[in-house]
Parts: sequence; C-alpha cells; structure tokens
Amino acid sequence: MTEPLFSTTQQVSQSTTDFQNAVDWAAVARLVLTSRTLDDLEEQELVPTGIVRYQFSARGHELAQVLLGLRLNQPHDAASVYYRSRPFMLSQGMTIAEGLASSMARVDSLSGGRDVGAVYNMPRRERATILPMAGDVGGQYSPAAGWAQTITYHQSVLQDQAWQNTAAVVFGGDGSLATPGFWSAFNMATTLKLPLLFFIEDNGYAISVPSVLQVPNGDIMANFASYQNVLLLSGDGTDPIDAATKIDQALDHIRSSLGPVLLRFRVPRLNGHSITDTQAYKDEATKKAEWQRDPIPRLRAFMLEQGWTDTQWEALVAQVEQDVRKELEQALASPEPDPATSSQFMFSDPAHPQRAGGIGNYQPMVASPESQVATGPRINMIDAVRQTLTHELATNPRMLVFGEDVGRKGGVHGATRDLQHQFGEGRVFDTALSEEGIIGRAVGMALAGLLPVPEIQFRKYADPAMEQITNCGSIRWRSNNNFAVPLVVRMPVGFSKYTGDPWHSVSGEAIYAHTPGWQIAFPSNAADATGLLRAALRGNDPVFFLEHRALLDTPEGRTPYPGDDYIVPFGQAKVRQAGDIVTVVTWGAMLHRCLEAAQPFGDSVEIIDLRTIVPWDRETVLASVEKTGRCLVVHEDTWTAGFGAEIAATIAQDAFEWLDAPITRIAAPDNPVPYNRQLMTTVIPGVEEIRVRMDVLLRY
Ligand SMILES: Cc1ncc(C[n+]2csc(CCOP(=O)(O)OP(=O)(O)O)c2C)c(N)n1
Repeated sequence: MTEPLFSTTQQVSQSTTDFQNAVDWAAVARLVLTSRTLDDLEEQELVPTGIVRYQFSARGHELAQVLLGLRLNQPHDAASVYYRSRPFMLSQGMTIAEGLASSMARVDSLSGGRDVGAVYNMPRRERATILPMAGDVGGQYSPAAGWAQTITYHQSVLQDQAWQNTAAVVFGGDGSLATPGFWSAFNMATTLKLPLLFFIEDNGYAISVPSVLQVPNGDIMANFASYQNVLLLSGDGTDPIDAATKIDQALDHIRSSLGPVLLRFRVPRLNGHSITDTQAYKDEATKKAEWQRDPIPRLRAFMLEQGWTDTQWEALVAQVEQDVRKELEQALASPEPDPATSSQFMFSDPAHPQRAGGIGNYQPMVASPESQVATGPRINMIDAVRQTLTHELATNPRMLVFGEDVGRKGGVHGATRDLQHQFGEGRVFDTALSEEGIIGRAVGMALAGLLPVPEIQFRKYADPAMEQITNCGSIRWRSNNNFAVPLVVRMPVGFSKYTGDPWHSVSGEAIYAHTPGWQIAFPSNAADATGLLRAALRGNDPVFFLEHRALLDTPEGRTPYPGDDYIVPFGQAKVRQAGDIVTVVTWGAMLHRCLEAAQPFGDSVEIIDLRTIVPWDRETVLASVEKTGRCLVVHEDTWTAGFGAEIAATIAQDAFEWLDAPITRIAAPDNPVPYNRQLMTTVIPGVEEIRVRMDVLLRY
C-alpha cells in the first residue's frame, strides 16, 4: 500500500483557541484536491470505459470533511460514515489506490470487492476507526451512538485512561434526518449525553427530494432550537475559517465530556446524486448558484491570503494529478477477487481472526459432559438464564446487559432481576423504547470490543430493529473479515402458558434463519439454556437467544442447574428419545408436546431436539433418518418457508434413498396466533395432532 495522504509531521493543534492557525492547510488542500481529482477521473474515464460501474461524487462536500478528519487524533476515536465520505476516508489513511480499487471492486478494496466502492469500513490506521458503513440511509447512526456509549463505559466503569478525550462522529445528509435511525441515535445521545458528533452535510436534496420534505421548513436547526442536552452549531462547509472554527468548537465540547453536538454544514452537491442522476429536477440557475459555492476556489483564495503563491497552488494540483495517475496504475493492477472466496467470513473462523471487534484469539468450544446435568434440585429456565448471566457478568468486565425495563424492574419476564443491584447501573441498565436503538447501539459496542447482551421484550418487538439486525449479520462478511460483532440478543418467543395473541406469541425463527450471519439458539429446558447461553456469551458471532414463554417457569422447562462452566456448543442436536421407526425433529416448546405425543409408541419414535437453528445439526438428523426411513418435523412457527421446509428439503436431497414414507410437517397455519384460547389451540400444533401424524407414519 502507498502512503496515506497526509504527512505524519503535520501540525494538528490540541489547542482549541487558534485552531485555524494550527491547521495544516497544505494537507487540507492536498486531500481536497485528491478527492476532486478522483471524482473527475472516475466520471470522465473510468465510468465511460466500464471500469467503474457505480460512482458517487463528493464534489462540493470535500472541505469540511477533511478539516474534521484531521482532528480525529485520539486512539479510540471512531466515525460512522456514508457514501459521500471519500474525502474524509482519505484523511483517515485510506490510500488513493484503495479508493480506486474499491470503486473497481478489486481485491485491494476496503471490502475485498464485496461492497459498493463508496461503502466503507476500515480498522484504525493513524486516525479514527471507520465503522462498517450501512448502505441504508440512517443505518449509520445508532452504531455510532453505541461506540459513543462505549467511550463513557470505558471512562466511568472501566476507568480506562486511554479512552479519555475520545469522540465518536456520525456523518449524514439532510435526507437522513428523516430516518428512524437518526432519531433513535439522537434521542440516545441527548438522553445519555454521549460524546457523539452528528456531522450533517446539508446539500438541500436527498437524490431529488428537497429538504422541505424531510424536516419542517427544511431547516433542522430551527426545529431543534428547544432540544435539550445538545450543542447546536451551523456553518458554511465551503468557508475554510467558518468550517474549521465550528469543527474546533464541536470537538472541544465533545472531548470535554459536555455531551453531543449537532453540527450542520450547508454544502452544495455539485453533481447528481450518483453517476446515473442527471439532475433534471434542478433548473440551470440553481445549478449555477451551487457552482458558485464550490469550496475549492474558496480554499485556493484562502491559501493565497495565507501567503501561498499561484505557482505553489498549481504545483500542488499537478502533484495530486500525478499521484492519482500513479496509484491508478496500482489499482488497475489489483486482481479481481477469487470467486471461490465469495462465501468466506460469514462466521468466525479461528484460522482467520478478524482485525477489530470481537475475540481476537477465539477458539471453538468443547461440549461439557452430560453427567453435569444429572443431579440437584430442578430450576426454572428463566432462573437458569439469570444465573448464567450473573456468572458471566461477574467474570467478564466487557459484558453489559440492557433493554427496556431490564434495570430496576429486572425485565418484564424477570430474567435480569437484581442484576443491576449486583453489577451497577453502568453495566445493567434500562434503555429508551427504541429497538432500533437497542440493537444498533449493541452493534457499535461490539465493534468497540464490548460484549453487549440486549433484551428485546417480545419477538414481535424486534421488528423495528430489522435494519440493524440484517446489517449486523453481514458485517464480518462485507468488511472482508476486518470486523466482528459478537453480541447476544435475548428475546422471549411463542405462546405463553396462559394464552397467545398476535403481538406477544410470535416465534418467527425462520426469518432470522434467513438473515445471514446470525446464529440462533432455541433451548427447550434450563440445562440447555445454561449451556447454549454460555456458548453464545463466549462466542465470536452475533446470536439470537430465543426463550420460549411457555417454558420460562413451567415444569417442562425445569432441570437441575448444570453448573457455571456448563457449555453446549452450537450445532449439536440432542436425541431426547431413541427410536427406530420414525424420526421426529423439533425444538423449543414443541419438543415437550412431541415427547408426550410419542408416549403410546414406546421406542418406535426417535425424538431429536435441534437446540440450535443456525447452525443446525444435519448429521444427527440425517443419521436418524437413515436408520428410521421416516421423518416428522414439528414447529410452532408458520408453515410456508418455515424452518421445517429447510429440514424437509435437506432430507429429500441427502437421504432420499433411505425414505420409506413422505417427509411430513406439522406447523402453525400461515396466520397470526389468536388471543382466544380455543382459537389459539387450533393454530399452535397440539399433542393430539402430533400423535395422529406419528401414528400415520408408523403405519405407513
Ligand atoms: C433506507 C434507505 N432508503 C432509501 C435509500 C436510497 N437512497 C440512497 S441515498 C438517498 C438520498 C439520501 O440523501 P441525503 O441523506 O440528503 O444525502 P446526500 O446524498 O444528499 O448527501 C436515498 C433515498 C437508501 N439507501 N436507504
């Protein structure tokens, strides 16, 4: 790789009083011109020749980004960027060749060719860590708030001096101010007074939609005037002194732990939104007025005022042109990615540790002996969950537990009762009612090396967080194994022992199984809950830990506590009952219904508790079907594209020769769970229905 685009000897003053005098304006000019030259090159040569397919210009936005970038000089500073952030990326040490290789989707791109060239991620080099960016507008915000909360965690709970004076920054356009992601992060940052800078580049448009349709009267600053706990700053992002001064003021506020800042710069967007956008929605006068605000002539005039000569400026332009041409050769020489690697890095691989976030020296877990479960008084599954959380909190200072009502109340299901009292409000705490904020914050914390364990009150209420969930799952893959985000999302699923309803009784594991990058545990009893939760908490990947409501405090879910070191590695199903004529595959509360249904059939029925949905134990299932030749899959999730369909398809493909009967499924019909108990029992598979199907298969 070639040198980053700023000199390591530049002066970036720590002092806040004379920032504009201390700025290395030569470095600023070089970076700004480099970004502009890259845009020219791509638009005029690389897109027309098909070498670059997808281009986002930063033209007009460059100056303020670079001024901010050069100030991110603390070791734990982090930034969550967006697709117009290439000038900032250059200021963080991304080389010209990497920038071009990213646009060309080559091996040397920041994502190894996996992501769009303008979608960045970069473990720390000389300056900030660049969090894996989201392609969804608004998705960049709550992970940045999670990093900001990590800063306060290190400062106040872990008392870590290295995190003093640290800032998190999130970049966005005016359109992004209308997204749920922005509001969830803004609410979080202002409520918790987080060290987070919202750096808003307001160019007046979101593609073609003007900002008057994004926020009232198109002016977010006026609307925020009465907002509490935030410093509001607004400036001209094309004016070197105004931009430098406001950035200085903003960072000074944040590094002094005075809370968040929203800094809005008005900037012109001198090109279309992307290369395909002709800007037909702007009239000529508007475009002309925008070009008059081009920051580069203003920067040049400012540099001349500072004593630069025309010759020096022209020499810099020529030098930048030469540098870009030289690194273009390097980018063009970068190979295409190897097609054989396209599925690599979906999950942690001990042979290839990630570079940031998660556990660096992760090793696969070993199963504890079953004998550990055998003795002792039986405890509820919810108590097993609490006991496991307690032990892991006591032994892992990086672990935090949070969610709605999780703190003082101890959770609406009691899983976290007394944990705040034992471990303090810094480690076990209530959050605002924002699932997007809960999961997005967890992502930012995991990227920063903590182990977040958020609770979602009921499976249905994770829906607002779906954007963060899908983005989280793909982080390791799309950052080409640069970043890992191990975190454990606990949530109750399914009907309760009293009733069901459309809101609290969703199981829906199939949706998450279809969300790449997540592992899913679905225990049927206290011992498995203990072992699986411990495996999740010591793992190196994001996990959904699904706790069935009808098993939390019922006899079916009870077992002896297997101990504080008990581990059930993922992907190891358990044969709960051996049999030789029919195989039943199931999980969660349905396991107990299957056991009851099979009672009249003695050892004819083999019952497998899958225990984890991702990864699922194909070997145990296929070995059983080879033995029995018959298979019944039972689950509570809805029928169409339920996880049973995946199991049935696998058996049909890999064990077809062994089958003596059609693979049979029992699942909920494709409708929500009703509140009326009698209606509910017609939807959730019952013991009688299961027994009849077993009988049919036994006689087939
Ligand atoms: C959630 C989501 N919706 C829609 C899009 C498509 N899209 C990409 S950029 C964009 C406009 C964003 O405008 P703004 O935030 O003002 O930033 P600018 O491009 O003006 O810098 C839209 C609608 C997206 N990427 N994500």
